[in-house]
Amino acid sequence: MSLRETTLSVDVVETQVAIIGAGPAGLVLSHLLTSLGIESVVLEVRDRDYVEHRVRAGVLESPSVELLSSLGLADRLERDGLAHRGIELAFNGRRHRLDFVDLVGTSITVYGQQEVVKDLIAARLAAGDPIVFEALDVTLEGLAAPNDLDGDRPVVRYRHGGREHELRCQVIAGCDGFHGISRDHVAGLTTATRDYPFAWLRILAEAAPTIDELIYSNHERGFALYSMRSPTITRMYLQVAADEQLDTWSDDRIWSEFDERLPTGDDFAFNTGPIIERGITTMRSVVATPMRHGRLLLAGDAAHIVPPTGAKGMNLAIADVAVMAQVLDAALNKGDSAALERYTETCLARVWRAQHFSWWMTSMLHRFGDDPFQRELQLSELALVTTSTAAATNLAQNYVGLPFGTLR
Ligand code: FAS
Ligand code: PHB
Repeated sequence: MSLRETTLSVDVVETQVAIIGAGPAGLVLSHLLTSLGIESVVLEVRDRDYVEHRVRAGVLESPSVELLSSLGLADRLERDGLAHRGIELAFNGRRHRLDFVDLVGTSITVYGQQEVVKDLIAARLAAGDPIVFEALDVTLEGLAAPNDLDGDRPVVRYRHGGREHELRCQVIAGCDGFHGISRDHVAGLTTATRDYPFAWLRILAEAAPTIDELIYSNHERGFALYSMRSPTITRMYLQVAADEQLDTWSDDRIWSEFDERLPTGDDFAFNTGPIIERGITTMRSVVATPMRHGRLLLAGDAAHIVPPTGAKGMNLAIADVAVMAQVLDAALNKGDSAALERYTETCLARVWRAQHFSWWMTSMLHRFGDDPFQRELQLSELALVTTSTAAATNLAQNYVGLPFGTLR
């Protein structure tokens, strides 16, 4: 990052890639670009403490772990992450285990998204590479025509430390999540969506997990998920109404509902403890297309969101930037700017696969009103997935994560 000039009111800085957002997408991209010798600046609207303590995802696919490890960013992940061989599906009060290692030869890792974010921020700052926290009122300019690859250089403006700043770059990476500003700059954008008639009530509790695998429970009272973050912290989710009010749920009501929905009749008991975080998570599927406008490329939740039932959100963000890094290597290091044109199609293949899997898991495991036909279909699907090796292998393959897209 080289300071070009300072006028009375504006600091002008030059870089190759301006990355908007310090979530998993923006931070993983920043490290991939550094490994390719490409300069970048990360602009994040929130402060460091906020992004490092925002509780979100909990499951890392194996391709995500391999990528972080290949960048030398997985030391704490490999030490503190919980390697899980498989998951359990529960229905009709019984537990059924799917062993991913037996089925597809690899596993998943449970490691909080905020821990991944902490590791990536620490490594970036330790390397002396810039992250501007509290970068306010970010605006994007000079994006030219949608397919203008060689147009003027984009400019990002923002306020920081009471001063105006101008970041001149060759490419902007829109990694600012679903509520960010980048997506609004994509001309001719279309969105394909699916809304679900329910939400998730989520809790984080100081209670030691009693088993070392996740339980996804289909129950006539609604879905429940038993997950964790560490040997002392449990993460759990309950299906609730889409407009559910959190304050109608006392701790006792929460714990007794988990007792109803989780297979406690089948040799499983869970610990309770102080609830340290709670909230309501909306359930939506959204895919915005295209994921590029000239020299602006979108990645992660800025372009698509999935219901968390398939544990795909963070992993898709990492998969997108794995493709974006290939595109930018071709465009900025090898003079092949046409590579930018292949970004959307390369990402979308994996995005729709993950969308389908997340919709399918959600459809199989949640209660959709009082429709006995739907319920019997679900139970038949669950019986198939837990008895047929072919069906179990399909679930396992999608859950552990398909290889990242490669630029053709
Ligand atoms: P993020 O939203 O993480 O990051 C975007 C960043 O951009 C944020 O730091 C934001 O502050 C910043 N930003 C926004 N606007 C800006 C602006 N104008 N200027 C500068 N910066 C700006 N996924 C899973 O894979 N597994 C799970 O178990 C799972 N559980 C989830 C549970 C919950 C409660 C939620 C909400 C999501 C969950 N997800 C899960 C999905 C989640 O992990 C997202 O997919 C993931 O955070 C996406 O990462 P990013 O695309 O980097 O976006
Ligand atoms: C979580 O641990 O937060 C989690 C795990 C699996 C999911 C969703 C969330 O499918």
